[in-house]
Amino acid sequence: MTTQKSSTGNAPHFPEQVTGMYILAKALKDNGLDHMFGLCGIPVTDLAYLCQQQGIKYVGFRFEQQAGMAAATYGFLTKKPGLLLTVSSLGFLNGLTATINATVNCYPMIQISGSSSREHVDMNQGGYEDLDQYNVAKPLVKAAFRVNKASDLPIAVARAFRAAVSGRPGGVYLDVVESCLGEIVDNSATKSWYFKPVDPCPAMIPSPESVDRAVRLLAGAKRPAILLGKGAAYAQIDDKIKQLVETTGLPFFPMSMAKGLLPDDHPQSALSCRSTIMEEADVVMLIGARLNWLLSCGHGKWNPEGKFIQLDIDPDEMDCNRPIAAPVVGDLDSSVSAILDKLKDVKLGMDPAWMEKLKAETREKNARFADRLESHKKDMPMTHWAALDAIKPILEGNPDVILVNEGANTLDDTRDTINMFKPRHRIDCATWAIMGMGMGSVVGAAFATGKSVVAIEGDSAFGFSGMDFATICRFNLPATVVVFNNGGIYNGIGVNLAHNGDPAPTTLDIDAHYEKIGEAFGAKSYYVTRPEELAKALAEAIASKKPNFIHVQLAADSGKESGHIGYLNPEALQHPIA
Ligand code: ADP
Ligand code: TPW
Ligand code: MG
Repeated sequence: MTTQKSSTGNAPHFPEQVTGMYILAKALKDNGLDHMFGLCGIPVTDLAYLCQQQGIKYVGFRFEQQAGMAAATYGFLTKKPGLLLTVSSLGFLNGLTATINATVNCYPMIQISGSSSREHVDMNQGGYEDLDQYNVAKPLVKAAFRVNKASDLPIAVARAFRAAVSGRPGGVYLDVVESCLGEIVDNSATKSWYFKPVDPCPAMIPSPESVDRAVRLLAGAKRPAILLGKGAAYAQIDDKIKQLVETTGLPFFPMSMAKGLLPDDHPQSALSCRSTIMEEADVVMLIGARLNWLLSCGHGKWNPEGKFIQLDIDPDEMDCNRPIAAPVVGDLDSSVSAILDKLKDVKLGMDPAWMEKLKAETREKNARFADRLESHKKDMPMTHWAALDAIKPILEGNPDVILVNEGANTLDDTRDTINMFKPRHRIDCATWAIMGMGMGSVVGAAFATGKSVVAIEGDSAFGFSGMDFATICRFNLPATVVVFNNGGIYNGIGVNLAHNGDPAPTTLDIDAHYEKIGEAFGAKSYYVTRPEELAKALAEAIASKKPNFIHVQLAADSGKESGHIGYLNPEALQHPIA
Protein backbone atom coordinates (compact mmCIF):
# COMPACT_ATOMS: atom_id res chain seq x y z
CA MET A 1 0.00 0.00 0.00
CA THR A 2 1.32 3.43 -0.82
CA THR A 3 0.01 6.22 1.32
CA GLN A 4 0.65 9.77 0.40
CA LYS A 5 -0.49 12.81 2.33
CA SER A 6 -2.32 15.46 0.39
CA SER A 7 -3.27 18.62 2.14
CA THR A 8 -2.55 20.53 -1.04
CA GLY A 9 -5.57 19.23 -2.84
CA ASN A 10 -3.92 16.57 -5.06
CA ALA A 11 -6.78 14.69 -6.63
CA PRO A 12 -6.79 10.95 -6.08
CA HIS A 13 -6.99 8.71 -9.17
CA PHE A 14 -10.43 7.30 -8.45
CA PRO A 15 -11.34 4.45 -8.22
CA GLU A 16 -7.81 3.13 -7.63
CA GLN A 17 -7.20 5.79 -5.03
CA VAL A 18 -9.51 7.48 -2.52
CA THR A 19 -9.20 10.18 0.12
CA GLY A 20 -9.85 10.07 3.85
CA MET A 21 -13.01 12.06 3.15
CA TYR A 22 -14.29 9.37 0.85
CA ILE A 23 -13.59 6.70 3.47
CA LEU A 24 -15.39 8.75 6.12
CA ALA A 25 -18.46 9.28 3.92
CA LYS A 26 -18.61 5.58 3.10
CA ALA A 27 -18.16 4.51 6.73
CA LEU A 28 -21.00 6.82 7.81
CA LYS A 29 -23.29 5.48 5.12
CA ASP A 30 -22.34 1.84 5.87
CA ASN A 31 -23.37 2.43 9.48
CA GLY A 32 -26.79 3.62 8.39
CA LEU A 33 -26.05 7.23 9.37
CA ASP A 34 -27.97 8.80 6.55
CA HIS A 35 -28.76 12.39 7.60
CA MET A 36 -26.12 15.08 7.86
CA PHE A 37 -26.87 18.67 8.90
CA GLY A 38 -24.06 21.13 8.40
CA LEU A 39 -22.37 24.20 7.06
CA CYS A 40 -19.58 23.85 4.50
CA GLY A 41 -16.20 25.46 4.03
CA ILE A 42 -12.52 24.53 4.23
CA PRO A 43 -11.71 21.74 5.02
CA VAL A 44 -15.04 19.86 4.87
CA THR A 45 -16.73 21.05 1.66
CA ASP A 46 -15.70 18.01 -0.33
CA LEU A 47 -16.76 15.76 2.50
CA ALA A 48 -20.28 17.17 2.24
CA TYR A 49 -20.29 16.53 -1.52
CA LEU A 50 -19.04 12.98 -1.01
CA CYS A 51 -21.63 12.29 1.70
CA GLN A 52 -24.37 13.48 -0.61
CA GLN A 53 -22.94 11.29 -3.37
CA GLN A 54 -23.05 8.31 -1.01
CA GLY A 55 -26.78 8.88 -0.53
CA ILE A 56 -26.57 10.63 2.81
CA LYS A 57 -29.21 13.38 2.94
CA TYR A 58 -27.18 16.58 3.33
CA VAL A 59 -29.02 19.58 4.77
CA GLY A 60 -27.06 22.82 4.58
CA PHE A 61 -27.80 25.51 7.19
CA ARG A 62 -27.10 29.20 7.73
CA PHE A 63 -25.76 28.68 11.26
CA GLU A 64 -23.96 25.66 12.66
CA GLN A 65 -25.82 25.81 15.97
CA GLN A 66 -29.09 25.24 14.13
CA ALA A 67 -27.63 22.39 12.10
CA GLY A 68 -26.64 20.91 15.47
CA MET A 69 -30.14 21.39 16.89
CA ALA A 70 -31.46 19.55 13.83
CA ALA A 71 -29.01 16.68 14.36
CA ALA A 72 -29.97 16.46 18.04
CA THR A 73 -33.71 16.48 17.38
CA TYR A 74 -33.23 13.91 14.64
CA GLY A 75 -31.33 11.77 17.18
CA PHE A 76 -34.03 12.14 19.84
CA LEU A 77 -36.78 11.12 17.44
CA THR A 78 -35.02 8.23 15.69
CA LYS A 79 -32.61 6.82 18.35
CA LYS A 80 -29.99 7.12 15.61
CA PRO A 81 -27.34 9.82 15.88
CA GLY A 82 -27.95 12.85 13.71
CA LEU A 83 -24.73 14.06 12.08
CA LEU A 84 -23.50 17.63 12.31
CA LEU A 85 -20.74 18.80 9.97
CA THR A 86 -18.75 21.91 10.82
CA VAL A 87 -15.65 23.73 9.64
CA SER A 88 -12.77 24.52 11.97
CA SER A 89 -12.50 27.21 14.68
CA LEU A 90 -15.71 29.28 14.99
CA GLY A 91 -17.77 26.87 12.90
CA PHE A 92 -16.76 24.11 15.27
CA LEU A 93 -17.56 26.25 18.32
CA ASN A 94 -20.92 27.35 16.93
CA GLY A 95 -21.85 23.72 16.40
CA LEU A 96 -20.40 22.59 19.70
CA THR A 97 -23.03 24.55 21.64
CA ALA A 98 -25.65 22.23 20.15
CA THR A 99 -23.56 19.11 20.76
CA ILE A 100 -23.19 20.05 24.42
CA ASN A 101 -26.90 20.82 24.66
CA ALA A 102 -27.61 17.39 23.15
CA THR A 103 -25.36 15.80 25.78
CA VAL A 104 -27.19 17.62 28.57
CA ASN A 105 -30.52 16.42 27.14
CA CYS A 106 -29.38 12.83 26.44
CA TYR A 107 -29.95 13.11 22.66
CA PRO A 108 -27.61 11.09 20.45
CA MET A 109 -25.67 13.01 17.81
CA ILE A 110 -22.20 13.15 16.30
CA GLN A 111 -20.46 16.40 15.44
CA ILE A 112 -17.82 15.91 12.77
CA SER A 113 -15.49 18.83 12.37
CA GLY A 114 -12.48 19.38 10.20
CA SER A 115 -9.54 20.74 12.15
CA SER A 116 -6.29 22.43 11.20
CA SER A 117 -2.95 20.79 10.90
CA ARG A 118 -1.75 19.39 14.23
CA GLU A 119 1.78 20.75 13.73
CA HIS A 120 0.55 24.34 13.72
CA VAL A 121 -2.11 23.90 16.39
CA ASP A 122 0.24 22.16 18.82
CA MET A 123 2.95 24.77 18.32
CA ASN A 124 0.44 27.64 18.45
CA GLN A 125 1.85 28.95 15.21
CA GLY A 126 -1.21 30.71 13.85
CA GLY A 127 -2.28 28.21 11.22
CA TYR A 128 -5.51 28.67 9.27
CA GLU A 129 -8.46 28.68 11.71
CA ASP A 130 -6.35 26.86 14.23
CA LEU A 131 -7.81 25.78 17.53
CA ASP A 132 -7.21 22.72 19.69
CA GLN A 133 -10.78 21.64 19.03
CA TYR A 134 -10.49 18.15 20.46
CA ASN A 135 -9.43 19.42 23.87
CA VAL A 136 -12.07 22.15 23.87
CA ALA A 137 -14.82 19.63 23.17
CA LYS A 138 -13.65 16.72 25.32
CA PRO A 139 -14.77 17.86 28.78
CA LEU A 140 -18.16 19.00 27.53
CA VAL A 141 -19.45 16.12 25.42
CA LYS A 142 -20.14 12.46 26.08
CA ALA A 143 -17.07 11.30 24.13
CA ALA A 144 -14.50 12.82 21.80
CA PHE A 145 -12.06 11.25 19.34
CA ARG A 146 -9.41 12.83 17.14
CA VAL A 147 -8.60 11.02 13.94
CA ASN A 148 -5.17 11.50 12.39
CA LYS A 149 -5.02 8.58 9.95
CA ALA A 150 -7.43 7.64 7.18
CA SER A 151 -7.18 3.99 8.20
CA ASP A 152 -8.68 4.90 11.61
CA LEU A 153 -11.78 6.55 10.16
CA PRO A 154 -14.07 3.49 10.04
CA ILE A 155 -13.23 2.55 13.61
CA ALA A 156 -13.69 6.17 14.71
CA VAL A 157 -17.17 6.21 13.16
CA ALA A 158 -18.05 2.96 14.92
CA ARG A 159 -16.84 4.29 18.28
CA ALA A 160 -18.65 7.58 17.84
CA PHE A 161 -21.85 5.75 16.91
CA ARG A 162 -21.63 3.44 19.93
CA ALA A 163 -20.81 6.28 22.30
CA ALA A 164 -23.73 8.38 21.05
CA VAL A 165 -26.45 5.73 21.39
CA SER A 166 -25.35 3.30 24.08
CA GLY A 167 -25.89 3.81 27.81
CA ARG A 168 -27.12 7.35 28.39
CA PRO A 169 -27.26 8.83 24.90
CA GLY A 170 -25.36 12.03 24.19
CA GLY A 171 -23.34 14.19 21.86
CA VAL A 172 -20.05 12.89 20.48
CA TYR A 173 -17.30 14.91 18.88
CA LEU A 174 -15.24 13.51 16.02
CA ASP A 175 -12.27 15.70 15.21
CA VAL A 176 -10.88 14.91 11.77
CA VAL A 177 -7.58 16.54 11.10
CA GLU A 178 -7.24 18.23 7.72
CA SER A 179 -4.34 15.98 6.69
CA CYS A 180 -6.45 12.91 7.45
CA LEU A 181 -9.37 14.25 5.36
CA GLY A 182 -7.01 14.77 2.42
CA GLU A 183 -4.93 11.64 2.86
CA ILE A 184 -4.80 9.63 -0.39
CA VAL A 185 -4.78 5.86 -0.08
CA ASP A 186 -5.03 2.88 -2.40
CA ASN A 187 -8.66 1.90 -2.50
CA SER A 188 -7.85 -1.80 -2.53
CA ALA A 189 -6.20 -1.47 0.88
CA THR A 190 -9.28 0.14 2.43
CA LYS A 191 -11.70 -2.75 1.93
CA SER A 192 -10.67 -4.50 5.14
CA TRP A 193 -11.03 -1.28 7.16
CA TYR A 194 -14.80 -1.05 6.87
CA PHE A 195 -17.00 -2.89 9.35
CA LYS A 196 -20.39 -2.65 10.99
CA PRO A 197 -20.31 -2.63 14.78
CA VAL A 198 -22.15 -5.55 16.33
CA ASP A 199 -25.00 -4.50 18.62
CA PRO A 200 -24.05 -0.81 19.04
CA CYS A 201 -26.76 -0.20 21.64
CA PRO A 202 -26.84 -3.36 23.76
CA ALA A 203 -29.69 -4.08 26.15
CA MET A 204 -28.77 -3.35 29.75
CA ILE A 205 -30.76 -5.69 31.93
CA PRO A 206 -31.60 -4.52 35.45
CA SER A 207 -30.73 -6.85 38.30
CA PRO A 208 -33.63 -9.01 39.50
CA GLU A 209 -33.08 -7.72 43.07
CA SER A 210 -33.54 -4.13 41.95
CA VAL A 211 -36.77 -5.02 40.17
CA ASP A 212 -38.07 -6.90 43.25
CA ARG A 213 -37.25 -4.00 45.50
CA ALA A 214 -38.99 -1.52 43.23
CA VAL A 215 -42.14 -3.61 42.88
CA ARG A 216 -42.32 -4.24 46.65
CA LEU A 217 -42.07 -0.52 47.33
CA LEU A 218 -44.71 0.25 44.73
CA ALA A 219 -47.02 -2.45 46.09
CA GLY A 220 -46.88 -0.96 49.59
CA ALA A 221 -47.60 2.60 48.46
CA LYS A 222 -50.88 4.26 49.40
CA ARG A 223 -50.42 7.38 47.31
CA PRO A 224 -48.14 6.39 44.42
CA ALA A 225 -47.52 8.19 41.14
CA ILE A 226 -45.61 7.54 37.94
CA LEU A 227 -43.53 10.38 36.57
CA LEU A 228 -42.61 10.10 32.90
CA GLY A 229 -39.63 11.95 31.45
CA LYS A 230 -38.29 12.45 27.97
CA GLY A 231 -36.06 9.37 28.46
CA ALA A 232 -39.29 7.35 28.45
CA ALA A 233 -40.33 9.06 25.23
CA TYR A 234 -36.89 8.48 23.70
CA ALA A 235 -36.95 4.76 24.54
CA GLN A 236 -39.86 4.15 22.13
CA ILE A 237 -41.55 1.62 24.39
CA ASP A 238 -44.92 3.31 24.14
CA ASP A 239 -47.02 0.15 24.45
CA LYS A 240 -45.17 -0.98 27.57
CA ILE A 241 -45.55 2.41 29.25
CA LYS A 242 -49.26 2.32 28.45
CA GLN A 243 -49.51 -1.21 29.86
CA LEU A 244 -47.65 -0.21 33.02
CA VAL A 245 -49.90 2.78 33.62
CA GLU A 246 -53.13 1.03 32.75
CA THR A 247 -52.57 -2.31 34.50
CA THR A 248 -51.45 -0.61 37.71
CA GLY A 249 -54.16 2.08 37.49
CA LEU A 250 -51.68 4.60 38.92
CA PRO A 251 -51.83 8.33 38.23
CA PHE A 252 -49.10 9.59 35.92
CA PHE A 253 -47.49 12.95 35.39
CA PRO A 254 -45.57 13.64 32.15
CA MET A 255 -42.67 16.05 31.97
CA SER A 256 -42.90 18.51 29.11
CA MET A 257 -41.42 16.35 26.34
CA ALA A 258 -43.12 13.22 27.69
CA LYS A 259 -46.51 14.82 27.07
CA GLY A 260 -48.45 12.66 24.63
CA LEU A 261 -46.66 9.46 25.61
CA LEU A 262 -50.13 8.72 26.87
CA PRO A 263 -52.81 11.21 25.81
CA ASP A 264 -52.86 14.28 28.04
CA ASP A 265 -56.59 13.71 28.60
CA HIS A 266 -56.12 10.07 29.67
CA PRO A 267 -58.32 9.26 32.70
CA GLN A 268 -55.22 8.60 34.83
CA SER A 269 -53.41 11.76 33.72
CA ALA A 270 -52.45 13.89 36.72
CA LEU A 271 -50.98 16.62 34.55
CA SER A 272 -52.86 19.26 36.52
CA CYS A 273 -51.84 17.89 39.92
CA ARG A 274 -48.12 18.49 39.97
CA SER A 275 -48.07 20.20 43.38
CA THR A 276 -50.31 17.61 45.00
CA ILE A 277 -48.10 14.78 43.74
CA MET A 278 -45.01 16.55 45.03
CA GLU A 279 -46.54 17.29 48.41
CA GLU A 280 -48.52 14.13 49.05
CA ALA A 281 -47.29 11.14 47.05
CA ASP A 282 -45.61 8.53 49.24
CA VAL A 283 -43.89 6.67 46.38
CA VAL A 284 -42.98 8.23 43.03
CA MET A 285 -41.68 6.10 40.20
CA LEU A 286 -39.42 8.16 37.94
CA ILE A 287 -39.20 6.68 34.45
CA GLY A 288 -36.54 8.32 32.29
CA ALA A 289 -36.77 11.60 34.22
CA ARG A 290 -34.13 13.29 36.36
CA LEU A 291 -34.81 14.98 39.67
CA ASN A 292 -33.19 18.15 38.37
CA TRP A 293 -34.27 21.81 38.61
CA LEU A 294 -37.40 21.06 36.63
CA LEU A 295 -38.50 18.98 39.63
CA SER A 296 -37.08 21.32 42.28
CA CYS A 297 -34.12 18.92 42.60
CA GLY A 298 -36.33 16.69 44.75
CA HIS A 299 -36.71 19.33 47.48
CA GLY A 300 -38.99 22.36 47.89
CA LYS A 301 -42.57 21.17 47.80
CA TRP A 302 -41.67 17.49 47.72
CA ASN A 303 -42.92 15.38 50.61
CA PRO A 304 -39.79 14.84 52.72
CA GLU A 305 -41.10 11.39 53.71
CA GLY A 306 -41.80 10.40 50.09
CA LYS A 307 -39.75 7.62 48.51
CA PHE A 308 -38.50 7.31 44.97
CA ILE A 309 -38.16 4.45 42.56
CA GLN A 310 -35.98 5.50 39.64
CA LEU A 311 -35.66 3.72 36.32
CA ASP A 312 -32.66 5.00 34.42
CA ILE A 313 -29.83 3.68 32.32
CA ASP A 314 -27.22 5.74 34.12
CA PRO A 315 -26.16 4.40 37.53
CA ASP A 316 -24.64 7.79 38.41
CA GLU A 317 -28.06 9.39 38.25
CA MET A 318 -29.17 7.56 41.40
CA ASP A 319 -29.11 9.58 44.65
CA CYS A 320 -28.27 12.66 42.58
CA ASN A 321 -30.40 14.96 44.73
CA ARG A 322 -32.51 12.74 46.94
CA PRO A 323 -31.82 9.24 48.21
CA ILE A 324 -33.41 6.80 45.77
CA ALA A 325 -35.05 3.98 47.75
CA ALA A 326 -35.33 1.68 44.75
CA PRO A 327 -32.89 2.33 41.93
CA VAL A 328 -33.49 0.24 38.81
CA VAL A 329 -30.53 0.63 36.52
CA GLY A 330 -31.05 -0.65 33.01
CA ASP A 331 -32.43 0.32 29.65
CA LEU A 332 -36.09 1.23 29.94
CA ASP A 333 -37.27 -1.49 27.61
CA SER A 334 -35.66 -4.15 29.82
CA SER A 335 -36.57 -2.46 33.11
CA VAL A 336 -40.22 -1.78 32.31
CA SER A 337 -40.59 -5.31 30.90
CA ALA A 338 -39.12 -6.81 34.07
CA ILE A 339 -41.37 -4.68 36.27
CA LEU A 340 -44.45 -5.61 34.25
CA ASP A 341 -43.54 -9.25 34.63
CA LYS A 342 -43.07 -8.99 38.36
CA LEU A 343 -46.29 -7.02 38.82
CA LYS A 344 -48.28 -10.02 37.61
CA ASP A 345 -47.75 -11.69 41.02
CA VAL A 346 -48.34 -8.60 43.11
CA LYS A 347 -51.37 -6.79 44.43
CA LEU A 348 -50.97 -3.05 44.68
CA GLY A 349 -52.14 -1.27 47.80
CA MET A 350 -52.99 2.15 46.40
CA ASP A 351 -55.71 3.90 48.37
CA PRO A 352 -58.60 4.42 45.89
CA ALA A 353 -59.30 7.77 47.56
CA TRP A 354 -55.95 9.03 46.27
CA MET A 355 -56.92 8.52 42.64
CA GLU A 356 -60.36 10.02 43.32
CA LYS A 357 -58.76 13.07 44.86
CA LEU A 358 -56.47 13.56 41.86
CA LYS A 359 -59.35 13.09 39.45
CA ALA A 360 -61.45 15.66 41.29
CA GLU A 361 -58.55 18.07 41.33
CA THR A 362 -57.98 17.50 37.61
CA ARG A 363 -61.63 18.28 36.85
CA GLU A 364 -61.56 21.41 38.94
CA LYS A 365 -58.22 22.72 37.64
CA ASN A 366 -59.12 21.98 34.03
CA ALA A 367 -62.42 23.79 34.39
CA ARG A 368 -60.63 26.77 35.91
CA PHE A 369 -58.09 26.73 33.08
CA ALA A 370 -60.86 26.62 30.48
CA ASP A 371 -62.56 29.59 32.16
CA ARG A 372 -59.32 31.49 32.11
CA LEU A 373 -58.81 30.86 28.39
CA GLU A 374 -62.42 31.83 27.74
CA SER A 375 -62.01 35.07 29.65
CA HIS A 376 -59.02 36.05 27.49
CA LYS A 377 -60.56 35.05 24.18
CA LYS A 378 -61.34 38.60 23.18
CA ASP A 379 -58.20 40.32 24.49
CA MET A 380 -57.28 42.96 21.95
CA PRO A 381 -54.47 43.40 21.05
CA MET A 382 -54.17 39.64 21.54
CA THR A 383 -52.47 38.19 24.60
CA HIS A 384 -50.66 34.86 24.66
CA TRP A 385 -53.88 33.36 26.00
CA ALA A 386 -56.10 34.78 23.25
CA ALA A 387 -53.70 33.49 20.61
CA LEU A 388 -53.46 30.06 22.23
CA ASP A 389 -57.21 29.82 22.56
CA ALA A 390 -57.36 30.19 18.78
CA ILE A 391 -54.53 27.74 18.16
CA LYS A 392 -55.68 25.02 20.58
CA PRO A 393 -58.50 23.46 18.53
CA ILE A 394 -56.41 23.53 15.35
CA LEU A 395 -53.39 21.78 16.83
CA GLU A 396 -55.43 19.36 18.90
CA GLY A 397 -57.41 18.56 15.75
CA ASN A 398 -54.13 17.70 14.01
CA PRO A 399 -52.52 15.41 16.59
CA ASP A 400 -49.98 14.13 14.06
CA VAL A 401 -48.34 17.53 13.82
CA ILE A 402 -45.08 17.79 15.74
CA LEU A 403 -44.96 20.85 17.97
CA VAL A 404 -41.69 22.71 18.49
CA ASN A 405 -41.86 25.33 21.24
CA GLU A 406 -39.53 27.88 22.83
CA GLY A 407 -39.77 31.22 24.61
CA ALA A 408 -40.68 32.13 28.17
CA ASN A 409 -44.42 32.87 28.42
CA THR A 410 -44.74 31.42 24.92
CA LEU A 411 -43.21 28.19 26.19
CA ASP A 412 -45.08 27.89 29.48
CA ASP A 413 -48.47 28.94 28.18
CA THR A 414 -48.29 26.79 25.05
CA ARG A 415 -47.22 23.75 27.07
CA ASP A 416 -50.08 24.27 29.50
CA THR A 417 -52.71 24.98 26.83
CA ILE A 418 -52.06 22.51 24.04
CA ASN A 419 -52.83 18.89 24.90
CA MET A 420 -50.66 16.29 23.21
CA PHE A 421 -51.99 12.93 22.13
CA LYS A 422 -49.04 11.14 20.56
CA PRO A 423 -45.58 10.22 21.82
CA ARG A 424 -42.59 12.38 20.80
CA HIS A 425 -44.72 15.11 19.26
CA ARG A 426 -43.45 17.89 21.50
CA ILE A 427 -39.89 19.20 21.23
CA ASP A 428 -38.88 22.15 23.38
CA CYS A 429 -35.93 23.96 24.91
CA ALA A 430 -35.78 21.19 27.52
CA THR A 431 -33.23 20.66 30.29
CA TRP A 432 -31.15 23.80 29.81
CA ALA A 433 -34.15 25.98 28.89
CA ILE A 434 -32.08 27.43 26.06
CA MET A 435 -33.37 29.80 23.45
CA GLY A 436 -32.27 29.04 19.89
CA MET A 437 -33.42 25.52 19.22
CA GLY A 438 -36.39 26.44 17.05
CA MET A 439 -35.62 26.38 13.34
CA GLY A 440 -33.02 23.59 13.69
CA SER A 441 -35.45 21.41 15.62
CA VAL A 442 -38.16 22.01 13.02
CA VAL A 443 -35.82 20.78 10.29
CA GLY A 444 -34.59 17.80 12.35
CA ALA A 445 -38.15 16.77 13.26
CA ALA A 446 -39.36 17.06 9.67
CA PHE A 447 -36.55 14.87 8.34
CA ALA A 448 -36.79 12.37 11.20
CA THR A 449 -40.51 11.76 10.80
CA GLY A 450 -41.70 13.08 7.43
CA LYS A 451 -44.52 14.71 9.40
CA SER A 452 -45.78 18.27 9.47
CA VAL A 453 -44.22 20.51 12.10
CA VAL A 454 -45.51 23.67 13.77
CA ALA A 455 -43.15 25.84 15.80
CA ILE A 456 -44.58 28.27 18.34
CA GLU A 457 -41.87 30.78 19.08
CA GLY A 458 -41.55 33.82 21.29
CA ASP A 459 -40.25 36.82 19.33
CA SER A 460 -37.00 36.74 21.28
CA ALA A 461 -36.61 32.98 20.97
CA PHE A 462 -37.23 33.17 17.23
CA GLY A 463 -34.47 35.73 16.84
CA PHE A 464 -31.83 33.19 17.83
CA SER A 465 -32.49 30.89 14.91
CA GLY A 466 -34.72 32.88 12.54
CA MET A 467 -32.34 32.94 9.57
CA ASP A 468 -32.65 29.18 9.26
CA PHE A 469 -36.26 29.63 8.23
CA ALA A 470 -34.44 29.78 4.89
CA THR A 471 -33.45 26.13 5.33
CA ILE A 472 -37.06 25.12 5.94
CA CYS A 473 -37.95 26.83 2.64
CA ARG A 474 -34.97 25.51 0.65
CA PHE A 475 -36.07 21.97 1.48
CA ASN A 476 -39.76 22.83 1.07
CA LEU A 477 -40.60 21.24 4.41
CA PRO A 478 -44.20 20.93 5.64
CA ALA A 479 -43.52 23.35 8.48
CA THR A 480 -45.21 26.42 9.89
CA VAL A 481 -43.44 28.90 12.10
CA VAL A 482 -45.67 30.96 14.38
CA VAL A 483 -44.04 33.95 16.08
CA PHE A 484 -45.73 35.47 19.13
CA ASN A 485 -44.58 39.07 19.01
CA ASN A 486 -45.01 40.88 22.31
CA GLY A 487 -42.01 43.05 21.55
CA GLY A 488 -39.52 41.60 23.93
CA ILE A 489 -37.98 39.10 26.27
CA TYR A 490 -40.95 38.25 28.55
CA ASN A 491 -42.81 41.32 27.21
CA GLY A 492 -42.22 44.65 25.51
CA ILE A 493 -42.82 47.01 28.41
CA GLY A 494 -39.45 46.93 30.14
CA VAL A 495 -38.38 50.28 31.57
CA ASN A 496 -35.01 51.90 30.96
CA LEU A 497 -33.86 52.87 34.45
CA ALA A 498 -31.40 55.40 33.04
CA HIS A 499 -34.20 57.22 31.19
CA ASN A 500 -31.76 58.08 28.41
CA GLY A 501 -33.92 57.04 25.50
CA ASP A 502 -32.30 53.64 24.95
CA PRO A 503 -34.56 50.61 24.80
CA ALA A 504 -34.85 48.67 28.07
CA PRO A 505 -32.71 45.53 28.37
CA THR A 506 -35.67 43.28 27.62
CA THR A 507 -37.18 45.41 24.85
CA LEU A 508 -37.15 44.14 21.28
CA ASP A 509 -39.18 45.07 18.26
CA ILE A 510 -42.94 45.27 18.72
CA ASP A 511 -43.42 46.90 15.30
CA ALA A 512 -41.23 44.48 13.38
CA HIS A 513 -42.81 42.52 10.54
CA TYR A 514 -41.37 39.07 11.03
CA GLU A 515 -43.59 37.66 8.29
CA LYS A 516 -41.35 39.42 5.77
CA ILE A 517 -38.74 36.79 6.60
CA GLY A 518 -41.22 34.23 5.36
CA GLU A 519 -41.85 36.24 2.21
CA ALA A 520 -38.14 36.66 1.60
CA PHE A 521 -37.75 32.92 1.19
CA GLY A 522 -40.97 32.25 -0.69
CA ALA A 523 -43.13 30.91 2.13
CA LYS A 524 -46.80 31.71 2.39
CA SER A 525 -46.76 34.40 5.06
CA TYR A 526 -49.38 35.90 7.31
CA TYR A 527 -49.55 38.84 9.68
CA VAL A 528 -52.47 38.33 12.05
CA THR A 529 -53.92 40.56 14.73
CA ARG A 530 -57.14 38.71 15.55
CA PRO A 531 -57.81 35.21 16.88
CA GLU A 532 -60.06 34.21 13.99
CA GLU A 533 -57.39 35.26 11.47
CA LEU A 534 -54.85 33.24 13.37
CA ALA A 535 -57.03 30.13 13.46
CA LYS A 536 -57.73 30.39 9.73
CA ALA A 537 -54.10 30.98 8.83
CA LEU A 538 -52.86 28.06 10.94
CA ALA A 539 -55.46 25.65 9.56
CA GLU A 540 -54.55 26.64 5.99
CA ALA A 541 -50.85 26.48 6.72
CA ILE A 542 -50.99 22.95 8.13
CA ALA A 543 -53.20 21.77 5.28
CA SER A 544 -50.78 23.18 2.67
CA LYS A 545 -47.94 20.85 3.79
CA LYS A 546 -45.54 23.60 2.73
CA PRO A 547 -43.42 26.23 4.49
CA ASN A 548 -45.59 28.91 6.12
CA PHE A 549 -44.90 31.83 8.39
CA ILE A 550 -47.42 33.39 10.78
CA HIS A 551 -46.56 36.57 12.66
CA VAL A 552 -48.98 36.91 15.56
CA GLN A 553 -49.21 40.45 16.85
CA LEU A 554 -49.60 40.42 20.62
CA ALA A 555 -49.98 43.24 23.10
CA ALA A 556 -46.64 44.53 24.33
CA ASP A 557 -47.78 44.02 27.92
CA SER A 558 -48.73 40.38 27.40
CA GLY A 559 -46.45 38.12 29.41
CA LYS A 560 -44.70 38.27 32.76
CA GLU A 561 -41.07 38.13 33.66
CA SER A 562 -39.78 34.63 34.40
CA GLY A 563 -38.28 33.79 37.75
CA HIS A 564 -40.84 35.90 39.60
CA ILE A 565 -38.44 38.80 40.08
CA GLY A 566 -40.61 41.32 38.24
CA TYR A 567 -41.42 42.98 41.56
CA LEU A 568 -37.88 44.32 41.65
CA ASN A 569 -38.60 46.67 38.78
CA PRO A 570 -41.29 48.92 40.28
CA GLU A 571 -39.19 49.09 43.43
CA ALA A 572 -36.18 50.23 41.45
CA LEU A 573 -38.30 52.68 39.50
CA GLN A 574 -39.12 54.57 42.66
CA HIS A 575 -35.42 55.09 43.26
CA PRO A 576 -34.01 55.82 39.83
CA ILE A 577 -30.27 56.15 39.71
CA ALA A 578 -29.41 59.58 38.41
P1 ADP B 1 -37.09 15.18 31.63
O1 ADP B 1 -36.44 16.50 31.34
O2 ADP B 1 -38.22 14.87 30.72
O3 ADP B 1 -37.40 15.01 33.07
P2 ADP B 1 -34.44 14.10 31.61
O4 ADP B 1 -33.70 14.50 30.39
O5 ADP B 1 -34.15 14.87 32.84
O6 ADP B 1 -35.99 14.05 31.28
O7 ADP B 1 -34.14 12.57 31.93
C1 ADP B 1 -34.04 11.61 30.94
C2 ADP B 1 -33.38 10.41 31.58
O8 ADP B 1 -33.66 9.28 30.78
C3 ADP B 1 -31.86 10.52 31.69
O9 ADP B 1 -31.45 10.39 33.04
C4 ADP B 1 -31.34 9.37 30.82
O10 ADP B 1 -30.22 8.73 31.38
C5 ADP B 1 -32.52 8.45 30.79
N1 ADP B 1 -32.60 7.61 29.60
C6 ADP B 1 -32.53 7.99 28.31
N2 ADP B 1 -32.70 6.95 27.50
C7 ADP B 1 -32.88 5.87 28.28
C8 ADP B 1 -33.11 4.49 28.03
N3 ADP B 1 -33.21 4.00 26.78
N4 ADP B 1 -33.23 3.67 29.08
C9 ADP B 1 -33.14 4.15 30.34
N5 ADP B 1 -32.94 5.44 30.64
C10 ADP B 1 -32.81 6.29 29.62
C1 TPW C 1 -29.26 30.95 24.85
C2 TPW C 1 -32.61 33.83 28.53
C3 TPW C 1 -35.01 33.01 28.72
S1 TPW C 1 -36.49 33.15 27.96
C4 TPW C 1 -35.93 34.25 26.82
C5 TPW C 1 -34.58 34.52 27.03
C6 TPW C 1 -33.79 35.45 26.18
C7 TPW C 1 -36.82 34.82 25.75
C8 TPW C 1 -38.23 35.09 26.21
O1 TPW C 1 -38.88 35.94 25.31
P1 TPW C 1 -39.74 35.40 24.12
O2 TPW C 1 -41.01 34.79 24.85
O3 TPW C 1 -39.07 34.29 23.43
O4 TPW C 1 -40.10 36.54 23.27
P2 TPW C 1 -42.15 35.60 25.66
O5 TPW C 1 -43.44 35.04 25.19
O6 TPW C 1 -41.96 35.37 27.13
O7 TPW C 1 -42.02 37.06 25.33
N1 TPW C 1 -30.01 33.02 25.94
C9 TPW C 1 -30.15 31.69 25.80
N2 TPW C 1 -31.04 31.00 26.50
C10 TPW C 1 -31.82 31.65 27.41
N3 TPW C 1 -32.68 30.91 28.10
C11 TPW C 1 -31.73 33.06 27.56
C12 TPW C 1 -30.79 33.70 26.80
C13 TPW C 1 -34.06 33.79 28.12
MG1 MG D 1 -41.54 37.96 23.57
